[in-house]
Amino acid sequence: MYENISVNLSDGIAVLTINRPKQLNALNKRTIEEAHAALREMESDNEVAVVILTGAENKAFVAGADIKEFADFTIAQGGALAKNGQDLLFTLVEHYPKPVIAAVNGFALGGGLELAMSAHIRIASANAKMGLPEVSLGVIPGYGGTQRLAQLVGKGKANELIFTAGMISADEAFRCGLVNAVVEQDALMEAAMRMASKILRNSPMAIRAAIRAVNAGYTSGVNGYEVEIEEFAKCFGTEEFKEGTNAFIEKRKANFRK
Ligand code: DAK
Repeated sequence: MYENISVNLSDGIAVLTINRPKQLNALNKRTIEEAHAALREMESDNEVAVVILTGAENKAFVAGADIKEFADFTIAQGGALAKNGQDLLFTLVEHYPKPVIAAVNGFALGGGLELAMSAHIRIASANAKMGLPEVSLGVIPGYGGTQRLAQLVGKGKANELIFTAGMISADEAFRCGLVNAVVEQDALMEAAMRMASKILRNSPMAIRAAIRAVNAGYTSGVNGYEVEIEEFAKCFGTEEFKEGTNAFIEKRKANFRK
């Protein structure tokens, strides 16, 4: 049983909720481990096609790494936690073979914004506030924030957000490309579900391939165009490609989930 997260599955969509609302869903070690375990389990679960990540209640998505937990870390512990955390959760989410949508329902700060940025798509509620306040605590973003923020919003804006440690509104996050959409808070889960349902109609095999190809372009030493060609070619040998093209020719909807 999980203590700090919950998972609810319906119609192929799993909602993974970080559930420590009294601590504004801050990520401690246990929460990272539980989220890792749940994601690993869902990876091989055919009932799960899309994952939505969100935070419990309506104040925070995740207000960062648990400051109380890392306050007295040594250099070695900090390094170990950064590596472990990146491997266990953030890199796992980024390369997850099923689409992950972050439904950002409030504060997404530090490690919380880093988690949202690891997801493939972000939808924010209008009251959400985002930022990387680490330098105000005397550290830098340690869960991939320096890399993923620059990828999403460009280097100049990323530097501004990191150096000032400031928070931006959901609207500003939308304007700078940090989130895909902004909706009213009470419409957030519905919007995330709607996007998940649209994705569900498409070929899971092709989506997995697209995730690998897009991520390849952001992986050092890997040529994204070459990976795209390889992934594209592999599609031709699959049942899902046959189903998709046959459905088009037969003027019917493809059914990829037989
Ligand atoms: N950690 C632990 N507890 C937190 C927390 C956090 N990040 N954020 C909030 N809380 C707790 C508060 O301490 C408070 O608990 P009690 O005092 O009631 O026990 C409770 O949640 C409610 O928060 P507030 O009373 O502060 O609520 P307000 O509405 O007044 O303020 C706030 C909301 C989000 C503006 C404020 O809570 C806030 O500034 N929170 C901290 C934001 C922040 O600085 N987040 C951390 C960013 S740094 C690492 C890798 C990565 C990282 C660290 C290490 N290694 C590899 C070692 C990442 C670091 C970060 O994420």
